[in-house]
Amino acid sequence: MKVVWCLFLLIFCVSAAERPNILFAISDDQSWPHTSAYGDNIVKTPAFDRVAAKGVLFDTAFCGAPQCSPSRAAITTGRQIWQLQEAGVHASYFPKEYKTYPKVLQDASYQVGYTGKGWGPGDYKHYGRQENPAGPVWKNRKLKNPARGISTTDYTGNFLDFMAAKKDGQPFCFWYGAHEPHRSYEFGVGAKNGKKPEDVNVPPFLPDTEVVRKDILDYAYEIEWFDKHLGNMLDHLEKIGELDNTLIIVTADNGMPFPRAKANLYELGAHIPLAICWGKNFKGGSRVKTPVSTAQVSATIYDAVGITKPATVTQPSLMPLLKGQDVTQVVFTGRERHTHARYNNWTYPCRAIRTDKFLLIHNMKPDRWPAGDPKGDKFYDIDSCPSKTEILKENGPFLELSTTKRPEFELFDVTKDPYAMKNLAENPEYKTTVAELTKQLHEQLKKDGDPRFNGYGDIFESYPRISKMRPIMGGFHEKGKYNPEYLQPNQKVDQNKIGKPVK
Ligand SMILES: [Ca+2]
Repeated sequence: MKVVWCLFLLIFCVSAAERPNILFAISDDQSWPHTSAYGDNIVKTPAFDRVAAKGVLFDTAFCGAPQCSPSRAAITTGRQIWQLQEAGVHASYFPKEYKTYPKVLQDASYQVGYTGKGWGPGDYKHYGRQENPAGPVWKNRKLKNPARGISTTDYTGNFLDFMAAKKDGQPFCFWYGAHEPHRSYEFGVGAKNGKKPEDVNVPPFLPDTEVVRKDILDYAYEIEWFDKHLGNMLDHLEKIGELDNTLIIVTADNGMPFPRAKANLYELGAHIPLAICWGKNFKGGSRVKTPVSTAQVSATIYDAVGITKPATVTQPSLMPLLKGQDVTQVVFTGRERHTHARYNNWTYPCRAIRTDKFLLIHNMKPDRWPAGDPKGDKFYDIDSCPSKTEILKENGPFLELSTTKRPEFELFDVTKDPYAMKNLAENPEYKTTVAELTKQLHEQLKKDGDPRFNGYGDIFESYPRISKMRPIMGGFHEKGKYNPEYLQPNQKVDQNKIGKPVK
């Protein structure tokens, strides 16, 4: 064993000089069509387009979950959200046993860091992690933001500080996590900066009003802020001669923060942009239609740097696809709890399978409200925003599309219905398709060890939420505590964190 290990170290040291750098850039809440490389007409994303032109543009990339922290946990660990315990729900804890690629690269002498938003929201320290799963933070540089709602973090400045601090010849692994286009937005800032409401392609699940059009322009304006800093980073790498030796991955954690998008498994909730380049290693201007998941990012990075992936990684590398090989695969995605939006802090569990033609969603608790209970300000799984106010005011079909209870199974032919509007699951013509896809989905989930398909799915209801609680929902509402009603036999938890049962 010792001999093997020494040999490994030797090979590792010899190849260390050529080890590539990693730049991972992630926007917060951006749906797949909204870059100019995909042909969107209101967003200009020259930096994303540059990465796509230099490398590979993915037409069918999905996040591990349509929510910040579970999606980011899947990216850093290379696991599905149903394989991540507490980190599979939004804003909870992060179990220590799952290795993250930034930590593995740090242990392999990479200079590692992040700026902006890493993994979060959530508490990664509770079970013993020292650093954010995205790495050590770089945050000293601030700037005057061009609009309310845009972060004052100077992403470019922090990246330059990070680069200046690394040793000569040391490879780096940097996570650029923009806070944009997460809400809130300065209302009207997109229009104020020259974007035209009449140019907006309003998705059919939103009402076509002036307010919604302007809300979408504000979202577009914030995407451009993310892209601008990415462009600065690419320019710097080019200037210092490191651009071609850097694996650059640009994506988003989940879809646009609008009703029926973010926090939903529909197309604009879980289908995200993805472009990857690495000097001359991938053929420039390639386009991949095969469905892929950002849970595959970790294995891809291990492949590029030549480190054997840790045993905890379950999702395969994208490298064969990046190298132009034919790969047949479908993707699986899902969600559990988003905010505290239901009685007893219940989740809204769903799983989905996406092929190149169909999206099949299994809503596992169809008796629950998909966007949250109609209590308090109502439907808390939808971020507060002008578009939400519009559908609440309308109180008609658009509100129903986003908030009413859904059937257990939904099937969409995304080649004809890219916004996932027409559920075909009840159509007799698609009976076989529904049966086959459901079988494939369930078999995979069982194989993955998903608690929902292995007899202890309630474990997800037990997991703590460390963000704001809303007692108005009724039932369990203790922040940071496990719900004792749903604890499972042999579940390992901090005994001091078990909440009080609800009478
Ligand atoms: Ca997000």
